[in-house]
Amino acid sequence: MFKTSMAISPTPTPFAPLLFAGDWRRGLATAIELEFDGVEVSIRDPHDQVVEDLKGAIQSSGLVVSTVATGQSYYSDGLSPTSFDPNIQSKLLDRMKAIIDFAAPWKAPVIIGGVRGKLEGNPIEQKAQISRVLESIRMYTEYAEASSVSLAIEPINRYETNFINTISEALEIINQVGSENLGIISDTFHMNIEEVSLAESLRMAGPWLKGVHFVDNNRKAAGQGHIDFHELTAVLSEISYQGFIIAEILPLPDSRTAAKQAIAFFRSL
Ligand code: LER
Ligand code: MN
Repeated sequence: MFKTSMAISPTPTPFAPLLFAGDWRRGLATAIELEFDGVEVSIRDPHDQVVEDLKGAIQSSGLVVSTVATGQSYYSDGLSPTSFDPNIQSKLLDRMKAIIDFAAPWKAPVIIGGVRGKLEGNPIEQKAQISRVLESIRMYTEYAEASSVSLAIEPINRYETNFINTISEALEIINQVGSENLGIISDTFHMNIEEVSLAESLRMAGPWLKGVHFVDNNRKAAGQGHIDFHELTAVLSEISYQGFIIAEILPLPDSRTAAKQAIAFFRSL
């Protein structure tokens, strides 16, 4: 049995696959009621009071934070480490440090997913953007080391970004960064679009795997589409995966029903 988690956001967000976005009290209450082991928290600005309130509530809830997501800084505020603007870089570094502090009590991996942005311009400009991202990731991992927090790159499908779509591309970046506390979060929705074989690429992620977004091909709860999660849990066992399976799913038909579908399916695996 794997530890279970569901992804919530304390603030409303245009980024869709989150449950109870903007209503963390109901999100947390539902995770407790349905006996998830943890929650993934998607944070926009870690300096918001609501983030502090949520942290306190999780600490007294018996749940843990499985993972922390950071994409809202890009989706809502346009902050990305590809930027040539030093003000953007330093604003994002400040946020990432505060997000790592948020994750620290649980040593929860902090995800570098949507936040990494997109590559733009000609090949020379894109190369410079990649260098800036590598440098930024090095700074995040260096800061995170002190509290034993890991960073984790999430490959995302081509319709959302042109930068790191597959697990092998993420492994290449990990190799270039060269930090011990940098791994991968895989997301079965994206893998279904990009990977030749979901099972093989999970195997490839092996020791670098820090978390798994277990979500079906239609971005609904696992079990509501056609991905073979039994095959994938067999691979997770084979690679001795110790992390969470995380429902990062659309709130369809509503957040509570989707959370119930996810936990029921997780338990059936
Ligand atoms: C984030 O976890 C994710 O899966 C992406 O769709 C973000 O764009
Ligand atoms: Mn994801």
